[in-house]
Amino acid sequence: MKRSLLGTPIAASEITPREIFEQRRTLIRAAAAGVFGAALSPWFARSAFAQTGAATGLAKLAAKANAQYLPKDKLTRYKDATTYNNYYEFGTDKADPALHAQTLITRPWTVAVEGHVKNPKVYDIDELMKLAPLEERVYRLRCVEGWAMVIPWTGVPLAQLIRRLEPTADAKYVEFITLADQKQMPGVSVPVLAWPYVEGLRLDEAMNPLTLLAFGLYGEVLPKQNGAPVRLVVPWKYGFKSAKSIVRIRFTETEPKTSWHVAAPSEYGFYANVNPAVDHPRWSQAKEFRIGESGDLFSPKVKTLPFNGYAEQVASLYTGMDLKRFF
Ligand SMILES: Nc1nc2c(c(=O)[nH]1)N[C@H]1C(S)=C(S)[C@@H](COP(=O)(O)O)O[C@H]1N2
Ligand SMILES: [Mo]
Repeated sequence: MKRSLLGTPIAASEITPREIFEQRRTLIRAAAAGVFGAALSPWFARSAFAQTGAATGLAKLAAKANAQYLPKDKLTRYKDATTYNNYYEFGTDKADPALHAQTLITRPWTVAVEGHVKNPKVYDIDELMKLAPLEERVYRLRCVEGWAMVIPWTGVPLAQLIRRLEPTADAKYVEFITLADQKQMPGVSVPVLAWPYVEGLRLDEAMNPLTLLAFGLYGEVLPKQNGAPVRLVVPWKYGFKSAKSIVRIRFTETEPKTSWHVAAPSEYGFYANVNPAVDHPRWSQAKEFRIGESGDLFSPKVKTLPFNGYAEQVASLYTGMDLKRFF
């Protein structure tokens, strides 16, 4: 049970976007009256607290909002973004990750950087988080299944990290390997995918300013079901490219063998760029539904845009490529 700002308990199911809007207004008024002692930053207005009116118990992760990536669409409710998830290491049902991921141990946590790179190193997560200033960016992310969400992420552009690591001339791709620990992750005993979950990007895709290494959402550290303590967010590609709970980043010469491509090569390509013109073999990709909003997978309401709406920033990465072939 959640509590409204005035302390009256309200059921989560009763919270409507309108109430959240009004809750936010109340918070803004409270701030204007000096209740919080300082003016509200845009970051505060988008925080988990502003969304739920209650503490989540997760650590705050303050960051400067990047003005280039402010919200253009209505934000997905925190509650929806953290209870409707894909994280197969914790089960294949959308509700499974929130229910079962709480056993994930996120400290201590290391990320090994290896392969064709001048400065290979095993980073402690807290060290990795300090390599570049954290920013908040609102991104749309669309799952290949047809649902999408709009989230304020906190992270660092992956390019800033890669520049420090200095990949060598042989590095053409970046492979992301995520945790696969049977003791903590019940889904790893189920052979739905070849574990560990592996994803990859071409080096120039990884270096594109949009590619984010995320440590948080809604102003707090990532909830475990969303890929704590560190995940990728690649907003112009289908959600499965955005690997959760990364433990190794490897620079390679050849295209990484990514989990979904290995599992079903005719359905999931290496590129996985959001493309309404190329259907999945079993369903259309023309439209999407935003989770928590009216409609559902069978009556999607929103038109899907090429590159998920980020064509201006990324289309040039694919000049001359047949995107029906390289799907
Ligand atoms: N390790 C890992 N990362 C993963 C997945 C997964 O099953 N395991 N699922 C992917 C898919 S299919 C999607 S759509 C997004 C979902 O992210 P979200 O639950 O935070 O919305 O995570 C991606 N990253
Ligand atoms: Mo997905």
